[in-house]
Amino acid sequence: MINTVDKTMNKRLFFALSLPDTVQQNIVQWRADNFPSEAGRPIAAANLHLTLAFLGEVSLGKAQILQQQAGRISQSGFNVTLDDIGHWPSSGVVWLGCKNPPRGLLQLAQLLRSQAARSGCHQTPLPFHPHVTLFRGAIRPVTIPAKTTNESFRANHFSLYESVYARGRTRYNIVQSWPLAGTERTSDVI
Ligand code: 3AM
Repeated sequence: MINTVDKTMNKRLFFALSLPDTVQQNIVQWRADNFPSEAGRPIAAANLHLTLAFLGEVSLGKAQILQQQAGRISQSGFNVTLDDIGHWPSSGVVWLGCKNPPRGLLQLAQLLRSQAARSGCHQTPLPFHPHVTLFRGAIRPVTIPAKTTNESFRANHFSLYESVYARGRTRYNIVQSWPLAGTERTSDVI
């Protein structure tokens, strides 16, 4: 009985970069123009994100500790350009990524992953490959467009997301966000 209660209080969490609405819309439009409908299950625009660290099913107490640690991260923002594209048939994922991921992105993911591991959240031993998942269930060969969207955005915050599955759909809700410092103080310019 106690186990059942504990389990229902656990949340499926991950840290990620959100994408600006315009970038989400542009990607979805480009995807519709460049992939056949049978490529796989398209991820909804609002769910497009770039995962930094997957935490799994996490208790409230552990989530609070991870949130406190995330709040102590002091790092500058960075620009992300989605200029790479690929298909991982074994996991059925078609993705957008970065040919040269910014150092800040790799550092932030590394920090969040090591904090998660220290809190007992299993981390995959696979190297971190920053990507935005476009399709899931893409287990058959997919013709990859020659050109990506080349969408760019400024990552000026990162977020803790909860993955919620209801009525046959997965929704990613932001639990909390933390700012990444600006490289210049725009209020000082002029
Ligand atoms: O959309 P992407 O692929 O970047 O793949 C899952 C998704 O990231 C990933 O966490 C994000 C939110 O669901 N994910 C799910 N299970 C995972 C696992 N066991 C996982 N990442 C690593 N290990």
